[in-house]
Amino acid sequence: MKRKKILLYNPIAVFFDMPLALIAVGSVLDPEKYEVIIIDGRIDENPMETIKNHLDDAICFGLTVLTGKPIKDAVTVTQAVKKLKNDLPIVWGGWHTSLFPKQTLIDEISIDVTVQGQGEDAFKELVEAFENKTDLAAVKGICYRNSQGEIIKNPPRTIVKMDAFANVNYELIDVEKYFEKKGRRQLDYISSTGCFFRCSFCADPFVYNRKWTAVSPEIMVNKLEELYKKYKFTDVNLQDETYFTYRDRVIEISERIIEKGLNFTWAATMRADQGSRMTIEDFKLCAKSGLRRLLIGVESGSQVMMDWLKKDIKLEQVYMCAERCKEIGIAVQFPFIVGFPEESDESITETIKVALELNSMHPNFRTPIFYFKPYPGTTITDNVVKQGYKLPETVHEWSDFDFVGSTGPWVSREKYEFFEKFKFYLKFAYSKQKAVYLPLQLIAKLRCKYKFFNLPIEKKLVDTFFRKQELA
Ligand code: B12
Ligand code: SF4
Repeated sequence: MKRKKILLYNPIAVFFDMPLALIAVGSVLDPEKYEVIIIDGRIDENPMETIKNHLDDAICFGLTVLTGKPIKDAVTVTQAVKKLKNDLPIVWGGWHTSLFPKQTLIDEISIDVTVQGQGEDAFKELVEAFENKTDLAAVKGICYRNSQGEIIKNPPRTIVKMDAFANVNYELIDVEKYFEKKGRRQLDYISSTGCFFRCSFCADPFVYNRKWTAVSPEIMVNKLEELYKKYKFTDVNLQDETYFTYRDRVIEISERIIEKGLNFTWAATMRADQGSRMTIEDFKLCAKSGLRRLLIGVESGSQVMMDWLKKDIKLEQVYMCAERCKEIGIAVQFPFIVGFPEESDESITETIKVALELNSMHPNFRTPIFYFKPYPGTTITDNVVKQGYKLPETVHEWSDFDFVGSTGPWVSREKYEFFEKFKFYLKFAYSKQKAVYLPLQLIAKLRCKYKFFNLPIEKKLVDTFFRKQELA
């Protein structure tokens, strides 16, 4: 029997993280019945040509969509596919459609279905419904346009334990191409979905309702072993929102990695409160199993601001984690955000102080500083909207909502320029530099200490000759 094709598309975006969402939804389909084809706008030189080559036998076209720039490419490709094959159902899933189930369909007639939250089961049921031409009314966790053109939102799905979906099939992508683009043999992997916490600048509590589920340690490490033997990667980038949710789980995973002798490094996200409850021995075990870098969100150097953000961590916990990582030599990224609505100058001063202190603790500590942006689905954004701030109103307007450059009404031009210089000198002052740069590094340290960034000649030179795209 000839298999039906399921086409999945990852829009153009920054960086080359593997398209885990498409791998996840593609892996739950019966391979005897369906041939899943993942096309990545970041990898394929002529994605439209590839799509065209498969359209004849396709029974649906799915895209994963993040808020912002990726929407632009997603819309272009969606409209082009609809033009070529009008009766092919087009499904959008991911964070943007989890936040805007109806708006996305109202604004763009070429999209037929949007998926909300965890997508594996919803997609499986959708594909079966498309194949059997049955009604979508019974498929939970979706929003769709029915034959009369009405937009219907079905009830949400409850989150399913991730073990059910753990057998992800990386053969759906050309893993080697991602290694090549990344410049290293780094595998992306996700071991949990959702988060228990309530940070008011984050969309996770809205999308996953403060629920969390994870792959069991045994299943996860067996999978990593299988992938390690197959792809010989040297590093794993764990894309979990909060990998360290349960200390015992993390420890068991590390013990199993060591037992199996899997020789790769890994990086993950940790909340400072979670890290502060772990002992130095726990950290050492993680390091022994390959932990090379943590990402610990600090967001603000002011405890008052942290509490306002409902971060539920204490600054002392950040320093406890920093001390442990310093002792063992684990690299850490401590991201901050400045320019929250109503943020006081004292709060910003505290952020500068804490960022400086953390940077000076270890050459492998970094403190990327982002500017507040009212990302949808967060409590702060809801509040600024109530106070009159106008968000984009259509899916097309959301595609112009970019994370770089623009600082909104919350960060003055003066503050923005200050922080751009501060970030540059901070990085230069405290990261490892070649001997010839040591005099400049000393100057950068002094500049940071005295917050003196006039005549930033060094920055101008680097911006002109070496600028790379960064997320901060
Ligand atoms: C990897 C990643 C990226 C990669 C994207 C790689 C890619 N594929 O293009 C890069 C580095 C480019 C990136 C960038 C950014 N990201 Co990002 N990123 C992530 C991260 C860490 C993992 C995503 C992932 O692969 N998850 C694993 C998969 C399996 O889960 P999933 O994507 O949620 O998919 C499930 C469902 O959503 C659904 N689904 C998803 N797609 C589809 C498609 C179909 C057809 C169906 C049926 C279902 C479906 O089913 C999947 C399985 O259950 C998430 C956090 C997280 N843990 O999810 C943040 C996250 C998605 N990013 C976020 C943000 C804010 C950003 C940035 C703005 C960061 C910044 N500060 O600058 C930028 C800008 C993005 C842009 N506008 O260009 C936010 C969400 C923003 C939003 N509203 O879209 C998240 C949730 C982090 C957070 N908690 O705030 N990011
Ligand atoms: S910022 Fe991190 S810890 Fe806070 S709610 Fe979002 S995912 Fe959870």
